[in-house]
Amino acid sequence: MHLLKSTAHDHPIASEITPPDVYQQRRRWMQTLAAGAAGAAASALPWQAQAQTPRPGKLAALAGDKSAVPGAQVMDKLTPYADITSYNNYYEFGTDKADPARTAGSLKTRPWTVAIEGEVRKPGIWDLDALLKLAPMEERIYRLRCVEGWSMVIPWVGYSLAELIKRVEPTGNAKFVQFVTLANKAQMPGLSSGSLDWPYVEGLRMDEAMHPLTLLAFGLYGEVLPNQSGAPVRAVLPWKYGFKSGKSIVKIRFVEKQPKTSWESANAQEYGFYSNVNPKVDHPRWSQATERRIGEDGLFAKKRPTLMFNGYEAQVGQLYAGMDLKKLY
Ligand SMILES: Nc1nc2c(c(=O)[nH]1)N[C@H]1C(S)=C(S)[C@@H](COP(=O)(O)O)O[C@H]1N2
Ligand SMILES: [Mo]
Repeated sequence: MHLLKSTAHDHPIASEITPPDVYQQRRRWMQTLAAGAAGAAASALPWQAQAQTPRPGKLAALAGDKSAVPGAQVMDKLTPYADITSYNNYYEFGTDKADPARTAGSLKTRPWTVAIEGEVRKPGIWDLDALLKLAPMEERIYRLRCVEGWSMVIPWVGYSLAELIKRVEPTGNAKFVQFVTLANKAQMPGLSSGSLDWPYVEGLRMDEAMHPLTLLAFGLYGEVLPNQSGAPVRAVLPWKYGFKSGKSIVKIRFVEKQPKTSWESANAQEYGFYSNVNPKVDHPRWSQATERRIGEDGLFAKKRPTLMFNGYEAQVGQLYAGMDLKKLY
């Protein structure tokens, strides 16, 4: 795992001494061998063999129209549903990419509430059903770029987080938002490992949170989010590395000071508060100049160049005008 917290006493793990793509490729071959011919059909990648959980299905509220928000309809080929839902980072359910699809069945997504706290005139507890009705659902096709060097193209269903923020009326002291996600030992096997400090927390500056591209997602491919994708409600920040997009949110806090995030707490040298996708600022342990598109990553597939702000520079570049993006990584 590239992202795992490492201390001076740790032995180097395979992913740290091998370039990420070589490591992934080798790992996949080993999985293919382990799965045997039956588990690995010619077109299916090994982890797909395990993704047999039933799809959660439609919800009337999720019949969303295509979003008209500028930048919300990326024209790249969609990543297949099977890949999106079987190659996941959701450490509460284990650190292996295949773990969440296998173990997230234990997540209870109803009843579900999201608490709104802090610097707002209307704090309170929102039931999921109220959130589902808060604003019209839209389909948005976003690129998702993980800091590890892979990407996907995902048709989300949801609405701008700004819709919720406007309704809770932030005060003038609200400069940042913090997302707190579920931490439930009985439901989440990964919590007993020390891979991160729980709950998983993330944060945004207020103008980032209010940007129309910032999505509160409830579904993908027109269906309810499967648990491994962050059910029942998650954030999606398409111009930031994937870890900024917290899954299974239970609380949104409006605060005056820049909040702590789990990845900064784990390793501040490697994971900054902003974490905007930037091909010119490398991760200390690997380049960020290119990426592997999941679903088209056969042995001979070419890597793609990573785009500034993941291709959303026209929409979000202004938010960072005048900032030194090498320092505020
Ligand atoms: N609560 C929680 N949210 C999380 C994570 C996590 O481990 N826990 N992983 C993050 C990372 S590193 C990525 S790349 C994306 C992955 O989203 P996906 O599995 O839907 O592609 O979720 C992010 N949100
Ligand atoms: Mo990630």
